[in-house]
Amino acid sequence: MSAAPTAKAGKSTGCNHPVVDGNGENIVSVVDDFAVDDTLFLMKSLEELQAIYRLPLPELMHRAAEVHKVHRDYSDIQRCALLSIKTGGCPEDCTYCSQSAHYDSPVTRQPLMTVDEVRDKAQAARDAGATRFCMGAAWRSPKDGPEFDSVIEMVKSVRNLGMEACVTLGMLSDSQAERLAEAGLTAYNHNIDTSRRFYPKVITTRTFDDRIRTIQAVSRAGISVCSGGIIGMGETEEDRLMMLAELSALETQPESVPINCLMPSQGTPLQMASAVDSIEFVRLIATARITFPNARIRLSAGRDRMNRELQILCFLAGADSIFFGEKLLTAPNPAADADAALFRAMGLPEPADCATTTCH
Ligand code: SAM
Ligand code: DTB
Ligand code: SF4
Repeated sequence: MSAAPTAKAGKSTGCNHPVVDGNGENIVSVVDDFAVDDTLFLMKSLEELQAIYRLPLPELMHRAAEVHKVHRDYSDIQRCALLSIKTGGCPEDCTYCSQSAHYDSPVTRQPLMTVDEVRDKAQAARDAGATRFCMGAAWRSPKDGPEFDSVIEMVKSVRNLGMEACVTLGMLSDSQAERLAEAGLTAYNHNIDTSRRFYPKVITTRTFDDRIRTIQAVSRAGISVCSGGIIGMGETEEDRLMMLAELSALETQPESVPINCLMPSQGTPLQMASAVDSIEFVRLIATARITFPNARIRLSAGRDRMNRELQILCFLAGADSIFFGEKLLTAPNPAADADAALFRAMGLPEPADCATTTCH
């Protein structure tokens, strides 16, 4: 595979926009003024993404593996630990979420944890082999004051443990993003979740553009963006690819792209949603790898319903991160021994080995 793509000549480019085909040819470039006709841009990008996604599976997998090999270390699958630092009672109406106050889910509300509690959890996760600690809060947006001050201290204490720190707190102001940057935050997770057109069917209490504005504030503050979405909410193949097109159109490319399979939660409008087709899921991971050669493609929620073989297919398609630990924010995740067996089957260092070595 040839070198990393460059932007098309002829227009000034404000960003690296590496949508490539399997030969490393740049097939989409974002120009500074794409907003003038972003619909046209997205449609063009959608066509290109469809061309990749619909390749014969062996060809798609081969191309994704090539991109993966050139741009990243494909034996480096990052283990991230996840902690819900403030649980439930959220004013947003995200139809997939067990933590929304709009639905009657079995999740027990919990106030913001203390900095000491969070530090202890992060230390335990590090000792078990995690290199990144992600903290989630069921907020529409954080309020300035003692709670936000605590989150700042949590970020500092995770960084002091030598781990990457990621938080997901809802919508941020510029000044909040700047404070998180000063605290040493590695990345901010803010998922766009789905396509712009499907978004109002999933959430009505905020808009897609609200989401983009926070991502822009995070980027302006110099924090890396972690943004992806959820598959299995009733969206079409086109919606899934339009989500990738939207992410690829961001001025600053995401450092990581979580791909979550919906975890249907009791009491939510999506509690009866059907499972995602495995091969469609693998195709999306491979397309994301080709679209974002330098990003971590995070195999996120839903692994507890995937067998070992499907997870390994996802890694072969270019995924290079998992959440490990038996709980996500509120939903289950594979047990530590299952993940140890998964890594053993792949011939990669197991989480327990990582506690004593410098692996990722
Ligand atoms: N409240 C903040 C927000 O929405 O940005 C942060 C926490 S929220 C739980 C973080 C992300 O988790 C969401 O953006 C969504 O993509 C993902 N998520 C939430 N519930 C999920 C579910 N049931 N299945 C899969 N992913 C889910
Ligand atoms: C992301 O994209 N997935 C994680 C993390 N970012 C915060 C959250 C998954 C949540 C799954 C449902 C739950 O645990 O409630
Ligand atoms: Fe609230 Fe986030 Fe859940 Fe939406 S996804 S209801 S914003 S916690």
